[in-house]
Amino acid sequence: MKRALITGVTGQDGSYLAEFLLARPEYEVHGLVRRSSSLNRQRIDHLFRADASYRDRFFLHYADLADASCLSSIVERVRPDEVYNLGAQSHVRVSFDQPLYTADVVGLGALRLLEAARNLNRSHPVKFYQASSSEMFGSAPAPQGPNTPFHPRSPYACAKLYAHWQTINYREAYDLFACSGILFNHESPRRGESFVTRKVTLGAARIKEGLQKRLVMGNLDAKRDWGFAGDYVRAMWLMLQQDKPDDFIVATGETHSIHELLEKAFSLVDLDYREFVEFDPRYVRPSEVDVLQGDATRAREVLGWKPEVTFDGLIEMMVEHDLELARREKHAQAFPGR
Ligand code: NDP
Ligand code: GDR
Repeated sequence: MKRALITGVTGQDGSYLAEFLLARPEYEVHGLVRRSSSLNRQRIDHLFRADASYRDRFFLHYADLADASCLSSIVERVRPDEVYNLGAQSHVRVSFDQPLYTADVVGLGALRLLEAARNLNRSHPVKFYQASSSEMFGSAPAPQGPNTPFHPRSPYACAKLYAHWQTINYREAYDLFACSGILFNHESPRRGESFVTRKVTLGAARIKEGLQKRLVMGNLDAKRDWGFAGDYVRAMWLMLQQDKPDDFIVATGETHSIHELLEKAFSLVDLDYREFVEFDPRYVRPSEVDVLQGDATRAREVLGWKPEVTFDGLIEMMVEHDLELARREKHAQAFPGR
């Protein structure tokens, strides 16, 4: 059996990666979860019911990226062959409100886990994946590729850049098989509701069903390279299956503005977004990243990776999912108690 350890398993990517690895019978998957006063396992609950064998190969452990002692004791106990560091305070806007916490969890958290992996690597070979971000390119002109210099524009992006360089340094200094995946935005029906794609698809669906009257947004001119999360976790895994550790950009190569996102999502429910969208400066960031468009040529050539889901396909998938959710919510309101 191969043993994988995933931080952030309750998040969007963690849930798709756990699903992807469990579908391969040779994997045992260990996920780290944070203790919270209410349950936060909605994205992985289905995995315990999906297939009888999953229950014997999927294990959860309480931990926090801020706590080095629990990270190292879990790494020692589990002795993983592959570590995927996906845990993060991942909201860019929130990182301006919580810069120190973000730096601790995103930056030092990665370092704490790298240290635990380095110790394990002395007696058991371990491969390490770091979830780096296109936000590290920040204001660098598009398209962003392997030779584009980084220019981070948020506390989140600065913390990710620190973790990125630590990952490279552990590879060079300690010969750790460590890879940094620089992933551009990727979305899904499991995307958190405060990220822009999900906010828009859920908003369009709820407005259509009469559950909401307007959608309050920030900067609509920003452009992003949006792919499907299910495609992107495959790239993470592929990086750890290579003979040599390296860093890769993962992106679709296409970019779309928030206006285009709104146009697409609202047209799917036969509405004109201009009638419902309002501006609120609360959603504007102190420094914005204007245009992201990634060059994933190396991922295509070396990993044999390419995205399967298009921008249109992604938004259709998300709107369809959110329409179903909105209809259920409406039904529950009409027939309370059922
Ligand atoms: P999510 O926000 O959906 O998930 C983040 C995960 O990290 C959750 O499981 C969360 O737990 C966990 N987490 C948060 N704080 C801590 C902590 N202190 N200790 C341990 N775990 C913690 O993110 P995504 O799945 O979208 O992203 C996965 C990773 O990839 C992140 O590192 C993100 O920054 C990075 N990334 C994401 C991209 C994207 O477009 N999605 C693009 C590039 C990089 P809980 O459920 O308890 O909150
Ligand atoms: P991003 O994603 O910052 O790119 O980070 P997000 O969806 O939050 O924002 C994308 C763009 O949309 C603009 N925007 C709004 N954003 C939000 N959240 N809410 C709004 O109401 C709104 N209105 C306009 C933003 O200003 C921005 O330009 C995501 C995260 O998943 C990171 O963890 C990851 O590293 C990067 O993608 C790649």
